[in-house]
This record gives sequence, structure tokens and C-alpha cells, in this order.
Amino acid sequence: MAKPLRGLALPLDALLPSPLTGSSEPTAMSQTASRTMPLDDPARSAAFEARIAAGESIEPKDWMPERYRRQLVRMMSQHAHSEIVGMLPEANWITRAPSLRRKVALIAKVQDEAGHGLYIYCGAETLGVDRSELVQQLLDGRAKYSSIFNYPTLSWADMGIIGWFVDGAAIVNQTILAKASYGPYARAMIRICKEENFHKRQGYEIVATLANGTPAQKAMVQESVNRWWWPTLMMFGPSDANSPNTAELIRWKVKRKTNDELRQRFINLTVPQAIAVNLTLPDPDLEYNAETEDWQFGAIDWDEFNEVIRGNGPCNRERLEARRAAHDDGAWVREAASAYAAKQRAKQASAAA
Ligand code: BYC
Repeated sequence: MAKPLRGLALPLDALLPSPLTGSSEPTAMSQTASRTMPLDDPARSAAFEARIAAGESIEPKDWMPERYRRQLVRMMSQHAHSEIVGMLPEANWITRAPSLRRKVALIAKVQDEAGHGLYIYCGAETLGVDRSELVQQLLDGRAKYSSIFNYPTLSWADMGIIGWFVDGAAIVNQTILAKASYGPYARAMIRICKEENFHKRQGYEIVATLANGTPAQKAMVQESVNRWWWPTLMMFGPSDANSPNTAELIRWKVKRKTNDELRQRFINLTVPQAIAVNLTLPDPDLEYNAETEDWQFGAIDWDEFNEVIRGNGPCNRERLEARRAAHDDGAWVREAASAYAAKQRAKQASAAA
């Protein structure tokens, strides 16, 4: 049996017609699923592929292959979780921001990330999944979120580097996702990218200030660059040769560029920015290729990446514990909101009676 698709409550077998599972007999799970889910019929699939080929946007009420829907739920839920978990490393520094101006900007940025998570969870819900289920998968440790948020924030310079590198990488990735074939995801990306641009600028401003500061400040920001550079490159995912989802997502125009293409674009944009503030990127193999106009770079440590996404990064445990505590602390808010909604429904029902 295929392994469960990460982030989903059911194994993949339960979601696909039995021929795709390699068995001629429907499994118990696929029989259950077929009662509740329409199977992809060839005529509809062909019409869907034609819409994709014509560059049309797919909207929630449109017919879509079950596999397309599942891929989007996987990707969007991981993305939403990343936004929410991504609040934690920076939130740790709000109380230690060096000035009121920096504190205000950092609070606003962290709050923006919560908003990004909400837009994307809402987008995922248009695919027929329940947000509370997705959140439960995160809290249970069954869902993935971006590897980058499993690294610690050890100095104030890390606030600058996260804005410059991490939000910068997110912009490169999300500007392209703003052209994704699924309408709600693409539209969420447009607003998110606008906000990410502010985030990147506030980060780069912190970095430039420190890089032009005292020798101690310059050393602090260089040390932060050294720690974050390689994990940031890993944000773009495994190399294309080892990316099981890319080919299908490119075919369906969810992804418009591959992991390696986006990683290269990020490097090409970031190297000149590092040179401008006199900081050194920790890669002795970094070299400009005038023919391809790319900055060639050294080998990424994929063992480290795989360990982090398996849950063994420096802060995986701490991040999930923080999310679980926040979820428990927020129980009263969810209860109050449900009670209020029930009251409103009762009022409307008695007014209509
Ligand atoms: N970390 O076949 P592949 C932000 C997984 S937050 C963890 O290439 P795909 C911010 C991948 O999921 C914005 N896992 O996958 C917030 C797959 O696993 P499953 C974060 C990773 O989907 C706060 C497996 O590896 N951005 O900006 O084609 C403060 C094979 O990979 C990672 C997004 O979420 C990773 N880095 O491509 C500051 C972008 N990479 O599901 C800033 C949206 C890969 O098969 N997502 N995996 O078990 C995407 O663009 C794509 O999903 C990815 C991966 C490029 C990440």
C-alpha cells in the first residue's frame, strides 16, 4: 500500500480509483471513498486539461481531478502552516527589539504572517477541507511546514537576515505562485507578496544598518549571514532531480518554475545585495558565470535538509510545543466564537419564525 500522503488524514489509496493503486480490486478504503467522492471521468479530465492548457484559472466550484485537488490541499496547507509557525522565530525577539521603531515594525510583520496563514487556510477550505483538521495535522506532527523555521534566532541580526533572506526567498517563490492555475491560491499570493516586500525591506534595512555599524555589529550580522544562507537555499525544496511533485505541478501550472530555477533566481538577486553592504556569503564556490549570467554555487547539504523535514532539526520540537501551547491557550476564544455564532443563528431563526 502506498504511504499516506503527508498532511492528509487518508492514505492516497483511499483517494484514487483502484487501478492507480496497482490493484484490480478496490480496497476497503477506496470503496468508502468512492461512495463519497466522484471519480475522475475521462471526458471531464480532458476538458480540465484543455482549460489548463488555455491558461484558464480554476475556481472552487469548477470540476477538477481529485489528484489536482489533493496536490493543492497538500501544498496550500503546508504553506499556511509555514506562515503560522514562521511567526515564532521572530516573535521571540519582539521584547528585545533595540528601539521602539524596530519593535513596532517587528510586531506588524509578525502580525502580517498570521494574516498570510489565514488567507491561505481560507484558500485551502475552498477545496473542501476543514481548517481545524489541517491545524490538527500540524499539531499532531503529521503535516510539514517550511524547514527554515526549525532554526533558532540567536541574535538581533537574525531579524534582519530573516527579512532579507527568508522573506526574500518567499517573494521569489510566491511571485510565481501568484500565477498558479488555482484562482484562490493565486489571488492570496498577490496580497501576500505586497506585504512580503515591506518585510524584506525592513530586514535589509536592519542588515545595512548593522553592516555599517560598529565592528561588533558588523561581526554579529556576518555571523547571522553565515548561519542562515544555506538553510535559506533549502527553502526552495529538493533539487529538481529529487522533487517528486514538481513535474505534475508544472504540468497543471500550479508551479510555473521548478525548485532549482527559483533557487537560482534568488541567488542571482541576493549576491549583489550582499556585495552592496559588504557582507560575505559563506560559499567559496560562488562564482559569476558571464555566459549563463548566473551565480554558480556550491553543494547544498541535502542530508541536513532531510533531517530537518523528518522532524530532527534544531527547533522542530520546540516549534510544535509552542504551537500546541498557543492552540490550548486559545481554546476559550474558539469556544466564545462558537457560542456567539450559535446565539446569532438562534436569533435569526426566531426572527424568521
Ligand atoms: N521544507 O516534491 P517537492 C514565509 C517537502 S512562509 C519542508 O519538491 P513541492 C514566512 C515537500 O512538501 C512561506 N518541506 O515538493 C513566514 C514534499 O513533501 P510531501 C513558505 C519541504 O510541493 C514567516 C517533499 O519535500 N513558503 O514566507 O513540489 C516569516 C518533496 O518536495 C521543503 C511556502 O510554503 C521545505 N523547504 O515543492 C517569514 C511556499 N521543500 O508533501 C517568512 C509554497 C520541499 O510530498 N510551497 N519539502 O510529503 C511551495 O512552493 C512548494 O511546496 C515547495 C516544495 C517549493 C516548498
